[in-house]
Amino acid sequence: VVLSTSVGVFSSTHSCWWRRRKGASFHVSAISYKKFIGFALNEAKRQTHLVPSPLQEQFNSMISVDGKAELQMLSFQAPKIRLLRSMSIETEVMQVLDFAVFPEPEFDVPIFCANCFSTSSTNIVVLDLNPLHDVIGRRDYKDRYYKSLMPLGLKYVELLPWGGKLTSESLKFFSPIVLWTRFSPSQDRFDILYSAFMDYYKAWFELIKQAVGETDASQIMSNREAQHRYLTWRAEKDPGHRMLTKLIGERSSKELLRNFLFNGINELGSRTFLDYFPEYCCEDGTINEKRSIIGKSFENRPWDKRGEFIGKISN
Ligand code: BLA
Repeated sequence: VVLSTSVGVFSSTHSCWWRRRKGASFHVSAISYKKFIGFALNEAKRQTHLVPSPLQEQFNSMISVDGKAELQMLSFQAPKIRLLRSMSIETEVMQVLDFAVFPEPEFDVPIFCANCFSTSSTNIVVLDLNPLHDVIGRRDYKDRYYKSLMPLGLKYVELLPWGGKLTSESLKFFSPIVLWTRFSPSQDRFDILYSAFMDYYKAWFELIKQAVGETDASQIMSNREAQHRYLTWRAEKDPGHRMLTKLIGERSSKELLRNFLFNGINELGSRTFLDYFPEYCCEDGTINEKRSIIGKSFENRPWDKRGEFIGKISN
């Protein structure tokens, strides 16, 4: 029941408005992430048996403090899939999509990650199959999941150029096929992004379909811890925090981050942010509020065409 009512949000009509930029009309409503979500849910239903997550009851829809933004949350689970969830935000001046799929800990399959932030002047995008384990140090893991995906990655790397310097710490959560890009609004780029989203999503489903569940307890533990570390990082340092806090206030934003967007923090492990990332510890024992300790780096894409890491990683 929840599934059908939730999917109903895609058919709701959205107001259109025109915005003038540099003398040209730009149809802002052309940028809506609804069709990304619609595709993703239909594809998931085609691939697996999707059922609503228990989270759906608590996280459904929210209106921002100023009444101008609506946040829509959808969440599901399926065999092999711990959580498939989406958050989209639409206001008159911005559109946001945060879409992720987390495998069950029996699988070391990457995490599907699509984060898009759009205004009338810019689009900021991260689209990736975020590796669960270290792809810079562990060649076996990298080859297993990314070797065959390099051609797909390269196709889009050329169409969606590298977005420039970013929080250095983030890089360890990215794969050799990550699409990190910024572009000013254009229908062409937006179409390419949609096509990349569909291709990466289908590629992810191919990986999970082929994956055989781990039975070794220590391997499962290691997957669980890797996912917990990832969730812990993002719940604390994701670049969307400030905007979320502005929209719905600090308490609701924390709640949304810890219990919905990066759900699993309380279940998959008990280590804290500072256990995983001790370099963020202040003298008084609190977490440094800076997003980055190392600073920003990687002006250019730090992987070559074969997916070899060619950047410098500092610790
Ligand atoms: C910017 N979002 C960014 C940047 C990255 C990401 C790399 C550039 C700034 C930086 O280097 O930190 C995305 N970073 C990621 C992702 C991972 C990561 C996906 O480490 C995964 C491991 N973005 C959102 C949501 C909002 C949002 C939900 O996902 C708003 C509600 C906004 N992202 C947003 C904004 C910026 C941004 C406003 C530009 C501001 C800034 O650079 O801090």
